[in-house]
Amino acid sequence: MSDVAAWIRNAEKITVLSGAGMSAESGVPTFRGDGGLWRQRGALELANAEAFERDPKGVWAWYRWRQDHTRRCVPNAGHLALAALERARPGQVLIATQNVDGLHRRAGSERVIELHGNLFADRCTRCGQVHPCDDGPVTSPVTPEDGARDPELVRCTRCQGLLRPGVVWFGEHLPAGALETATAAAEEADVLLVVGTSGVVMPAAGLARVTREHGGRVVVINTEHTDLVRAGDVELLGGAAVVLPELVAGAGIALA
Ligand code: BV8
Ligand code: ZN
Repeated sequence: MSDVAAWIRNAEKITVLSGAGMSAESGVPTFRGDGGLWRQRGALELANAEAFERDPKGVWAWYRWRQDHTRRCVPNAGHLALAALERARPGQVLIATQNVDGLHRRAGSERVIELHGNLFADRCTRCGQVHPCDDGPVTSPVTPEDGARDPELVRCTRCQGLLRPGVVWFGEHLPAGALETATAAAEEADVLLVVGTSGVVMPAAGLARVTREHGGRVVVINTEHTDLVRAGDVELLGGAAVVLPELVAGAGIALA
């Protein structure tokens, strides 16, 4: 751990690739672990463009539940540690997140690339206009199984097109420029912190290989071993909300 803290202290450029495990200690469910979102009834059937075409209300019921649930979650000590790191090292830290929960920004991080979109950026299917819904009322939670609350289908105020969740579904391209910016940050990284991801989803998971190929160091932070780890990487087993504050403090950066 102390070696990695020294690398962070001496690094010119630090890039972070975060996944759902980054937000697990904030109470946001992960995708593939026990109790993961993709294990919920029909989740994989719901999170794609064809399902939305076929059953927009069914897809919206799941996403409105996720919005309501995620709105209640707050950034954890890991998010806050990364924000402290960025404040201490302006222009030297960039976070490429697969998460759609917005918690890095709510923690104060500014250089954040949301590779898979944002849960609160409802988007018009016709003109692409984004209709942020992150200041919506915190309504009573709806369980994924509870089809009772039939969410009204919201339409675009500009063109009356149907709004869809602002996330990237499988088979969809990442937001314009997102992958290019994240790849450039992985290329120039002296250290890439890969935090809380199973490394299953591409092209995001490919960023670790980019850093290695450009001579950067890869540090994998996870509560369990993952296939992401390659020879020469450092693997730190532990929760993001514990390991990241230790690393940032170990690099001599005040957390508060
Ligand atoms: C695309 C948003 C171009 C929706 C999500 C190349 C090779 C192979 C396949 C492909 C490829 N290129 C494209 C593909 C297909 C596909 C893909 O990757 N499929 C996989 C499943 C094989 N990729 C795409 O379609 C992407 N688009 O490439 O466009 C294109 C276009 C057309 C045709 C071809 C190419 C789009 C992918 C985006 C999908 N959208 N989510 C929503 O949220 O509803 S993916 C979803 O998975 C989330 O974004 C999530 O972030 C992401 C990755 O999951 P993880 O974050 O890793 O979460 P997971 O639960 O899996 O793991 C959590 C980890 O945390 C675990 O390891 C656990 O141990 C750990 N953990 C738990 N607690 C803690 C912890 N760690 C630390 N601390 C803790 N406390
Ligand atoms: Zn529109």
